[in-house]
Amino acid sequence: MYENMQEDLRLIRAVPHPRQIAYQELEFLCFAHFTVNTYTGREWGLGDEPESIFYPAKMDAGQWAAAVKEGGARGIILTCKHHDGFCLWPSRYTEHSVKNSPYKGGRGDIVREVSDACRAYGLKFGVYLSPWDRNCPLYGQGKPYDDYYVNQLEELLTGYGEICVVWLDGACGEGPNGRVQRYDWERYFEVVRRLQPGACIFGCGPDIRWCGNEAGKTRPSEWSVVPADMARAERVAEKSQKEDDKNFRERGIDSTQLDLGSRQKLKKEPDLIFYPAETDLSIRPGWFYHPEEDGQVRSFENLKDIYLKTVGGNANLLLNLPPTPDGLFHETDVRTLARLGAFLREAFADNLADKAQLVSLPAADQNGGTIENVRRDDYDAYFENPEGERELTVRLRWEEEQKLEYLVLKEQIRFSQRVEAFTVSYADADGNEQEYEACTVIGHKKIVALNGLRTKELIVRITDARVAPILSFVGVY
Ligand code: FUL
Repeated sequence: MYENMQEDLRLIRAVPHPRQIAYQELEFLCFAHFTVNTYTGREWGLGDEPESIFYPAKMDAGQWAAAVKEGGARGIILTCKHHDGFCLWPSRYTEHSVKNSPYKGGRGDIVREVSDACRAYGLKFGVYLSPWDRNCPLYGQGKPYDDYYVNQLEELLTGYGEICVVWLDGACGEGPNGRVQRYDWERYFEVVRRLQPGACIFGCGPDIRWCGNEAGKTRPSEWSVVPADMARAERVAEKSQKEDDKNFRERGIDSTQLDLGSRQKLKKEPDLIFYPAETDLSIRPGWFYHPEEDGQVRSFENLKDIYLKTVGGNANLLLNLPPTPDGLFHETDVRTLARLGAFLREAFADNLADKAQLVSLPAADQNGGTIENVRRDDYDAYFENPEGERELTVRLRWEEEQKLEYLVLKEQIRFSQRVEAFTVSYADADGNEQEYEACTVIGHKKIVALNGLRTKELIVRITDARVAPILSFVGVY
């Protein structure tokens, strides 16, 4: 298992940038898909929709932000421009925007309203700016379109305060002249880095990886260290959705994509990067609002399950709530999200580790600290196994029997992702140790459902790691 120390060290050399850590710490964000499609019933607008159809008469970004906050998410990503090219802000570079709509007599700015509401509610704000533009006559002409796209990026990145993520969609179809554009990704990235150095670039970019489906399907082991090629692959338009592919959103992860980062998989890969996953999905079948889907809103149970598998499985969760033509989130969506928020607040309110005795083997860490360090949920306090030691056992003991629902583990990912296998065991009524579950990766966060397990002792045993594991947090609820 440990025959190749050089190889193991190579794997952990891929570490995150602080902006990636900050984004992973957000864990759960909401998407808002809003444009002319909201009024035409389409999922991909054609680009020739008249601006006059955009009229959110009851627009209230505060209602969106309140719902997102209540739902336990930490920010909103807005489709500032979707494939139809209609801009939700009064861009100086096109007439195809909210400024030529009847909304607020052409003086409205949805990006302003949503970013302001986010700030008022203590939420982060992110922008989606589709490179594919079916309205812009420059699309498909190369540099003139890239100039146009970059100008719009600059408006968004300089006019609306701090941006946590620029969400780059790989979709690339024909423009109004039947031509296809080859995006100058490197140039776009440079603009984002220069104007918003703290923002992550999602998808067709270097920071956050698309999980590979829109159905909420997760990998049993979601690795953050993956072949560097993965960041390039997503920029290839063929990988993205096709307009006539009606089943795209239902599709899961094909078997060739199941393992992206095991030791076995990475062995033959020359370049590795730290590229954590995000799972994006809609609370409804469509990304945009369609009244006929009012009865098909995902259930609270479904969202809870997806939350536990994504946030609790080393991936960010990005859940779309499409505003209605009035400019409000639909009450069913709000109610469902609120249930998720209530569940999250209650389920993780009372950390039973606080009143447990903690014992570890090895007892002392590499830096002379003890396992007490994992009580604090931050990256400044952690337990680092002595160099060369890949196994770590942590015991949580209580005076009285406890009823346990969730175990939460976090690695100190500043030093990469190291844990490859661990088990969770408990002491039964006779004091004998019983294995409860065998798991693989931890990464930013792993949530193990304990389903009301009753015990006086819980044992977490890391059985394999790339090099000495570093635990940052252990919580039990
Ligand atoms: C895709 C787009 O084509 C969909 O309309 C949606 O915006 C989704 C999040 O990304 O590539």
